[in-house]
Amino acid sequence: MTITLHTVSGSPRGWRVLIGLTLKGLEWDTRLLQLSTMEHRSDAFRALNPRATVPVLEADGLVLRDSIAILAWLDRRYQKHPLFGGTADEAAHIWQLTLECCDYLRDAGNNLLAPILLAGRPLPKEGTAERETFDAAAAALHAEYRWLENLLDDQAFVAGDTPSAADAVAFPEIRLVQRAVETKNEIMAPLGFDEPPVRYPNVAAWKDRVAALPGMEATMPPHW
Ligand SMILES: N[C@@H](CCC(=O)N[C@@H](CS)C(=O)NCC(=O)O)C(=O)O
Repeated sequence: MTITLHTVSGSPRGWRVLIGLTLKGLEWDTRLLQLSTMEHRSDAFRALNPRATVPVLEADGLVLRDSIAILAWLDRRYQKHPLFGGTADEAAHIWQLTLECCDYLRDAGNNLLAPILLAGRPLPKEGTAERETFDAAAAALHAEYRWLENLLDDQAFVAGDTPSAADAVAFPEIRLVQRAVETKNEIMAPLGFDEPPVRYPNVAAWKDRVAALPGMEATMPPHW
């Protein structure tokens, strides 16, 4: 079976699938869409996904248009290296954490980073309403970091001692925060996000552990 993944370099949701494919030890072709020309909004791509979002995965006529649906399908289609555990209880535990990362970690990251990385906004002056919005977004992201930090107190990966779908979802979100720290330090540091992340040693160690897994290097956005 030929698997083709349509994605954009650095897209966190596309990255989830790259990690899932890597954890499962599969081979695939990546078709990188150019964000600079808004290729994901082209008629050709909309024919594949009318919502014009990435990732999209094609496999012998099957077209899947959602990162979590893709991870679930990969796991049912290829039994080796399970992403969602082996038993019903393990699956429930991993699904719970995967969806918490999708809902809460993802939203918290996006709310803070979209204005900084996508809109290119500077840090607003203290005492302004706009700064209050930034501070509230930073506080929400810190809360998600604390949640992860506690989870990782006595286990190597988000859902236990082996990598799972929850790591595939959490890693791109946390790695994107690191990217913002590296490229927009003058904004991120006053909001309490710095590198090395002394505040969150478990999260930092986990991030390095996931990054060091076999094949992970090849999933990194080449322009980073
Ligand atoms: N639920 C979708 C969300 C996908 C999504 O938000 N993709 C972003 C990139 S990370 C996208 O394509 N954005 C382009 C746009 O909205 O124009 C999934 O998880 O696959």
